[in-house]
Amino acid sequence: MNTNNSKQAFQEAVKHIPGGVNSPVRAFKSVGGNPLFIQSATGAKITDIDQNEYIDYVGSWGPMILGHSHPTVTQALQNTLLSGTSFGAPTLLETEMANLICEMMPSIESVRMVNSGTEATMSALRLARGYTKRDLVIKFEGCYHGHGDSFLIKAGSGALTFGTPNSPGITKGTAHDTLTAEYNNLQSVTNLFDKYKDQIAAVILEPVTGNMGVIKPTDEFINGIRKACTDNGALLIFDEVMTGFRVAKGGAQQLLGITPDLTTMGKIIGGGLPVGAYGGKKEIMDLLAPNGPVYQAGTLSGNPMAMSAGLATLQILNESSTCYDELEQKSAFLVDGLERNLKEVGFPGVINRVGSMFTLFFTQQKTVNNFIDVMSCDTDLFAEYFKLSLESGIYTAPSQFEAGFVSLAHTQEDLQQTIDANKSALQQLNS
Ligand code: KE4
Repeated sequence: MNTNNSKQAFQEAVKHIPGGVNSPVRAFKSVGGNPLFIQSATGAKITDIDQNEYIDYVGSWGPMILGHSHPTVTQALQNTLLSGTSFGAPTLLETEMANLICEMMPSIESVRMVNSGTEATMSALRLARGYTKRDLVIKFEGCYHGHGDSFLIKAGSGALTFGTPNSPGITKGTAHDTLTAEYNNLQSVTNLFDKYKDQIAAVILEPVTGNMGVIKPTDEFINGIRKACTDNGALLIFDEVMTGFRVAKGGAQQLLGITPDLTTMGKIIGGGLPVGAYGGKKEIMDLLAPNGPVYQAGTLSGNPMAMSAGLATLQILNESSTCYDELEQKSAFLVDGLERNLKEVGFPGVINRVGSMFTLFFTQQKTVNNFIDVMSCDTDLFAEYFKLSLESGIYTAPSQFEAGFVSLAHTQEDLQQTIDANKSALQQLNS
């Protein structure tokens, strides 16, 4: 496969962009080689600047649930573009977006738009601290909530991929206020509540993880956290930046039947443009400026272009009576095929799937249910698999600690081609 133009482009990019990328996970650092520079994408396919086409399971890290360049989203952007791109004043699109989010996620009575998932989680934590008048927050090892200082403690995603789960540059005071617990270990949470009585403002978690690979919470764990927060006067924050409108129309909170106090969102609600949001009970959200004293702001928050792309995407998901069944059928077909391959090739591995999010863990273990299980993975073997997949025209996340995403645009032919490429790669790795 010729990737010479990408190689040259990368050599140019590194001159003035740190690591040649504007987000570390794009760098292929943990899998070796140079990142591919993408020229275009449509449906389930992306094309690099060497004209190589791939079936895409990154989907811009989650937003492209409809597939790339969906005509309705593109048309919405074109229409809005002709009226101007940004005003710094309220628009009807923002009210429409807020109403739709509150309809699709009933735990949310009021919602504030921001420009990224990081902004959403940072703001939600500040609001939780302002509301409870407490300082401490509990997060889980391996979970990633964006690059806000409070969250770069034992973080997942790129921080885990590059072995810097505790980033330099975080002050001792900030680190002191972030407590970490173990995902799917309720005792590790209740111990902290007992030790730091009446000091914990919030517990934040990925209700289904994607940033240490896909892990579903046990019923005991997720229900126990909800009860512990209620019993201790702490807020439960569901970080649904990845799972929101992905694993179900109403997100992981609908799938799991848990009502959080605050929810953070991103990715899908931007339809490919920069959008984040956080919302919850009106009683809490009304503490935000200009109503209340907790300050948060943003020049481009609720930007008309971003709202148009996000609204077009959410409206399709909300109005369709079949799209989540279609996503489930496509994702089950794919993962059943991958699991069949593991058995037929006699290759050790675990696949976790929740809805249209999945991860193939290269581990000798039989199950992957927590961070310790994830750390048993062979990342060198993953890197070899990643390269073989790429050569077969399958574009997956360049890290073991991420999720793959199936979109509504993936056809049965795409999925079967992916299953066949996976089998070939496993056979080559086994030889
Ligand atoms: P952004 O600031 O990247 O929009 O969102 C941060 C974030 C917050 N919460 C969750 C659960 C997330 O998954 C993310 C971002 N996810 C990563 C992929 N694992 C984004 C990819 C990247 O960092 O480039």
